Amino acid sequence: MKLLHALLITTILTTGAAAYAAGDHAGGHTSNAPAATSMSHDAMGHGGERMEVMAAQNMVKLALEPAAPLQAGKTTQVTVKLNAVADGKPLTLDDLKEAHTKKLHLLVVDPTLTDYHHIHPVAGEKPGEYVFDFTPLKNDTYRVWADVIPVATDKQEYVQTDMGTPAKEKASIDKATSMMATVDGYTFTLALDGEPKAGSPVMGNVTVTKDGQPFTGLEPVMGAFAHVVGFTEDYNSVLHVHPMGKEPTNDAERGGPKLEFHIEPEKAGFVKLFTQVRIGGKDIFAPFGITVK
Ligand SMILES: [Cu+2]
Repeated sequence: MKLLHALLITTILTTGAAAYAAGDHAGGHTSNAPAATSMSHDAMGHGGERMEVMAAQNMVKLALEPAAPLQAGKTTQVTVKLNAVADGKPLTLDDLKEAHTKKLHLLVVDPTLTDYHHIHPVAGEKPGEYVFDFTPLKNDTYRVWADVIPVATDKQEYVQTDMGTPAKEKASIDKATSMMATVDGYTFTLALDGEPKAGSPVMGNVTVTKDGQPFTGLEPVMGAFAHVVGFTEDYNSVLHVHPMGKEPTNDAERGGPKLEFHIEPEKAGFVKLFTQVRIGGKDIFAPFGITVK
């Protein structure tokens, strides 16, 4: 199961909506929102099986408090506050379940969908408080999705909020299709096995090369060889995509050159995808742009 573990997930969510899922540690990432449905596909022989998902309210409330106004190029410590919606009780690490080796994942992106950050805050001084250092590239607001699984519900949810000061001029998204990205000398090429259409699953893969040669030195990052996240052009949805295929069983294992995954976009429009891999101990984010018909 470990070797071929491939619970495929696509999650789409909208503001203030809940994200609930069934799944194991690498899964648990099916979400739902009133305006969107989502589903998981288990590639381990239950292909095409759809789990029923429910629209529901988030159980977790998220607040962010930067220690100082965010400023491009400047590192600011940000405090994350997680509380239960129902009674305001702080949510400590004991109240959260681990997923992808972490209990609290933050997905952060600016309105142009170019400056993506994947952050794991650490426990702060008070219960329910977590801190992280943030260095924005832009002077604008950043949208933050906290990805958590409360122990109380055992359901994954995304909670969204913003931080920073809006730019004077509204930023626009470059919606050009982009299937190749070179970062730090590594070239990432995205291929889809069909035209992405709203409501239809499509298989995708990213091939990593260096100097024209297939690269096979991808290090494990959060229990996988790659993590793919997508943001829709409405700046209101996250598409969380998990790679198919072999997962690392120990830190010494290496992956590549080909990373396969599965997406099932729910909305038509531009989607910015980021593939996160680790090479030489450094996290590398390769950006792509696709348009869902
Ligand atoms: Cu994470």
